[in-house]
Amino acid sequence: MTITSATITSATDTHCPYCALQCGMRLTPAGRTVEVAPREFPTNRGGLCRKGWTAAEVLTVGDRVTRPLVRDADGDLVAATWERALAVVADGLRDVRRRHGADAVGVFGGGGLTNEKAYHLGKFARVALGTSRIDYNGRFCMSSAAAAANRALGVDRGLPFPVTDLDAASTILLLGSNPAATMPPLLSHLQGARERGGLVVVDPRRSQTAELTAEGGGTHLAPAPGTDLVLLLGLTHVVLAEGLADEAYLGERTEGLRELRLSVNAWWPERVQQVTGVPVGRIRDVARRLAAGNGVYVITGRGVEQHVDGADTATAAINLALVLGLVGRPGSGYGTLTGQGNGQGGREHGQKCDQLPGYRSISDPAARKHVAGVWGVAADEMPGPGLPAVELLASMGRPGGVRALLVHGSNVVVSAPDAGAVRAGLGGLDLLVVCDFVLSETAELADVVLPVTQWAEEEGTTTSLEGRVLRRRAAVPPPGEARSDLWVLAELARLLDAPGAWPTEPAQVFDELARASAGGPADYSGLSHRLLDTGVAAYWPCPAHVIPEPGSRVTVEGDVVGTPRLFADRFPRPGGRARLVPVTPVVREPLGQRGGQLTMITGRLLEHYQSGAQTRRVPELLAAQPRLTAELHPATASRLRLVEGDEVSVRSPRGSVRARLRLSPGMRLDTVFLPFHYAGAECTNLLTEAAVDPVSRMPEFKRTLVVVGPPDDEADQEDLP
Ligand SMILES: Nc1nc2c(c(=O)[nH]1)N[C@H]1C(S)=C(S)[C@@H](COP(=O)(O)OP(=O)(O)OC[C@H]3O[C@@H](n4cnc5c(=O)[nH]c(N)nc54)[C@H](O)[C@@H]3O)O[C@H]1N2
Ligand SMILES: Nc1nc2c(c(=O)[nH]1)N[C@H]1C(S)=C(S)[C@@H](COP(=O)(O)OP(=O)(O)OC[C@H]3O[C@@H](n4cnc5c(=O)[nH]c(N)nc54)[C@H](O)[C@@H]3O)O[C@H]1N2
Ligand code: SF4
Ligand SMILES: [Mo]
Repeated sequence: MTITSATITSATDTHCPYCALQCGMRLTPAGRTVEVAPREFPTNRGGLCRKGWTAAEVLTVGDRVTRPLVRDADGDLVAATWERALAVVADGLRDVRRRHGADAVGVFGGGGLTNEKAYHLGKFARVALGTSRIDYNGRFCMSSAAAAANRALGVDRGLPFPVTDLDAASTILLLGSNPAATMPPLLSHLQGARERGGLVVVDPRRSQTAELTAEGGGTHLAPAPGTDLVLLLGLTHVVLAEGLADEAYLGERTEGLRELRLSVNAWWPERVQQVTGVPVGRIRDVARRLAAGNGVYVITGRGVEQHVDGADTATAAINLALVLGLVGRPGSGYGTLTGQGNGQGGREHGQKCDQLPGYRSISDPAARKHVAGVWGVAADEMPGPGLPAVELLASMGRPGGVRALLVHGSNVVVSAPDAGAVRAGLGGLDLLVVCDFVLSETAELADVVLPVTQWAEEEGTTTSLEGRVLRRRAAVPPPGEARSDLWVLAELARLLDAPGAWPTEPAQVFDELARASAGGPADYSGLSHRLLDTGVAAYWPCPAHVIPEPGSRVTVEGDVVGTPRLFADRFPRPGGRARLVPVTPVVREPLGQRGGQLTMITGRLLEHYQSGAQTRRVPELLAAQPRLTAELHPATASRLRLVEGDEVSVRSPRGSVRARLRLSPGMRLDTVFLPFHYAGAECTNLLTEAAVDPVSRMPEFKRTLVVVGPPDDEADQEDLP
């Protein structure tokens, strides 16, 4: 159905375009745009953060891309018809494929895409392009936690329980997560634990969330960046050594206890203090509190996951939760806070380089056969696993690497590690095609920019951080010639003579996705837009057989289908038990303060979202946080002869950025904090390294050796690490 002003007359219930909390919103038409109001929904309870309130502004930003753009002979991006732009893309793709083979074409997706788009993008890569080279920005986000959950618990669903379960908790161990800035309405679910003195925040800096632990609300542990694995081994050591483990649970529901014991044996608290800086007494107190509490949760965020040992650190968090007997028990558990709006669904339907829809492995012959059947192709013609995001980007222009790239839903030149190298790689491509609704910094480099619809202009579904599948609804017609990503993919598939059907109606794409996911870990086969429109709360897995009469029977608001809570009786692993996977810290070069060097940690500000492509275009948000800031402890600053508000440069062997100095007594003396929301000379990822976790291929975003000093032009370069 084409959305026109005439079709939209009244308020539309939908969800926020940004983060995985997917706060409930009601949109009312207001001329060419909509007015946003919060609505009662379990994750946000009528609240919205500042980004949510201002989300509609992005619909009408002045530099919205509303016509296809093609780079001309002079190197300028100029408006073109869809017919011409798509022909340029199809010809370019065919040419690269003919000269260098199908794997020379890469596809880069995003966790902000709806389930329907993510599904079609994965199918498009494998069927229309015949390439294995597809991955997405979720590799930068959820891959470590996903790898850990898959190997330990047998499935990766961010929170294996509804968010509202947290309300009754007495103790929540929150590792490397700052929801006060990244998911403000989530705080209402942490309030109970806070009132019970049980909010334990692990963050090298005194984040806004760590602040909530003051005055009896809980505990803040500030380990040295990147030492969380050791801290978790220490906590597990205390639980086991002091006889606080849930032996009955371990015996019935887990395997690998002997190996786990051995692996934590040597991590007594004194040694852990030496590595992490967290005092022995604190380690013991937290371990005892976790073991004593009724209603205990262990939750991880990007702070502990975005490291070269992120998968092992997330594994250590799961091990701690298992030793305490928390996982699958009512009123307690382990989870990770998924980040992007569809960060969960985006990792289930085939954008990952090793994966097929329904969270299936692309290397599993049965999965290939099933999905090939749905796609109408032969299983042996489907490519196998491709390259994970960092390697995919690093392959640009290299022999055997990608020479053409299609980008849907990511601003890699700002958000990927070692952004300078990424920019160079993009510049050397034969063809760069970016689908976006704004001219992001990555789109600015493209040969062809295709204007797409956004959020309030289209129908679809997302899957929130609690594994609940939600309906996103159109409330306003798209501007100019913007078309859905689904339409773009269908047109390109047609031009490339792809086999199979390429529907463009989201409801129809969803039905196909549901069939493709049937029998997989993330089984959506019982779901449809029609069923979701009844207001039912649907949590995957939701196989067809759990719905008595698909789409018709469940009509009562608040009804639940599928699986709100996983692991109640068993873990989806051979034998039904969770696996305690022993992990050990790699001896890493200690990051110190030699020659003025500091450890840079990166993260988020409340006002900006990700690469800032959207929020830097919202005047209110930009005014609140107009430029890159570097947060330092006042004592560190004075040692460096710097004062609040100073213009500084932050340098690493890969590059340097300009920032304004902000003093914060909540910083460790050896650490500097930079958000990554800015571009150009303020792009923090010019500093980060493209080193990856060997298991998850997650890049090291949260630990980089840097030097902070006066702006480059005034500084000598001697102390560069
Ligand atoms: N405002 C805003 N909200 C967002 C987003 C956004 O860009 N802006 N993005 C969304 C997305 S995609 C995501 S993934 C989530 C991320 O949500 P969070 O995980 O909460 O976000 P971050 O700020 O990246 O990291 C959290 C904390 O980790 C700390 N940290 C850094 N290094 C370490 C370390 O070595 N150990 C420990 N323990 N902590 C460390 C940082 O100081 C920071 O306070 O937010 C979502 N919500
Ligand atoms: N240093 C450092 N770097 C980081 C992180 C960090 O903590 N520190 N965090 C990492 C994490 S967790 C993440 S998730 C990434 C995110 O970083 P990015 O992948 O860059 O995410 P966004 O900035 O959200 O970019 C999304 C782009 O897609 C567009 N877009 C949105 N919706 C759609 C759609 O439906 N279709 C199409 N075609 N386009 C759309 C938006 O306009 C925007 O330009 O950054 C990572 N980078
Ligand atoms: S918390 Fe996330 S989903 Fe809720 S309004 Fe803010 S950005 Fe949107
Ligand atoms: Mo993320």
